[in-house]
Amino acid sequence: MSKNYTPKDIHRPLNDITASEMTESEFLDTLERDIMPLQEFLMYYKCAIMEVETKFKVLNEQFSLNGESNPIEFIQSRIKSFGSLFRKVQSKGIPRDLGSISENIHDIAGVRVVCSFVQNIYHLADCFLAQDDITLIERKDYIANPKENGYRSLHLIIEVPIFLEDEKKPVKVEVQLRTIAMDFWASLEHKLRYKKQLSPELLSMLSGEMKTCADESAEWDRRMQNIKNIIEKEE
Ligand code: 0O2
Repeated sequence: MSKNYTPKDIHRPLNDITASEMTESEFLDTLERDIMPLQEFLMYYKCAIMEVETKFKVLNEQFSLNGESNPIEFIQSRIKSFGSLFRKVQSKGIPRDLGSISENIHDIAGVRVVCSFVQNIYHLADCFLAQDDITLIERKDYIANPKENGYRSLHLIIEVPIFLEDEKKPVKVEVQLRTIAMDFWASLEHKLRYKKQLSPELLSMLSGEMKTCADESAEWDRRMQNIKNIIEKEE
């Protein structure tokens, strides 16, 4: 059963009294009060990830039958780490209760769909968004409009219903669609972002190098797509 979370739920310290002073029933009450709402909160996102993954796997199967041999190379999903969630809550000044967090942070559940070719990304995204239980909240096309650092991917913030025992609950998921080259680049850049001990000079040099790599790999993506299109036309 769903609950309305209040700031009180997340602010109350888990160990008002130390574990050694607790009776078993007090301990179980504490777990129920502090941990169950968080588990329930995370469960919604896990279920939404399963729904979205299945939708992409189904599309991949169908495209494979239609001669588009496995447009999806792989799918990776994650629930946002508590560290990353904390940084976002801090930077956006969001109240620290589960209700506000789920309202304002849209990438708690993330599904990353990695394809070989850019055209597959747009085709998959169109088919996915055309499904009548998917609601598009926001679309950010960092392939057409790359970030200044060179980051490329298509981001879709969507809402998908999950069906629980006694309710249907819409849950937000961030879907990132990208090519293998974009994924390779983004994972190295992610490492670079969190290397705090680099000198400003080295950081600036590596960031410039990453931007060059991003532009060159985008050019490769374009050329590979072009080759594929020519081959398909000749078939
Ligand atoms: P992690 O570790 O994946 O959780 P907004 O929510 O719109 O106010 P936000 O969150 O920057 O702003 O949205 P955006 O741009 O859609 O980015 C969300 C996620 O996309 C990031 O999550 C990354 O996974 C990925 N991403 C976006 N920009 C970059 C980038 O420049 N480099 C890399 N490597 N990844 C990027 P988190 O929270 O950063 O990280």
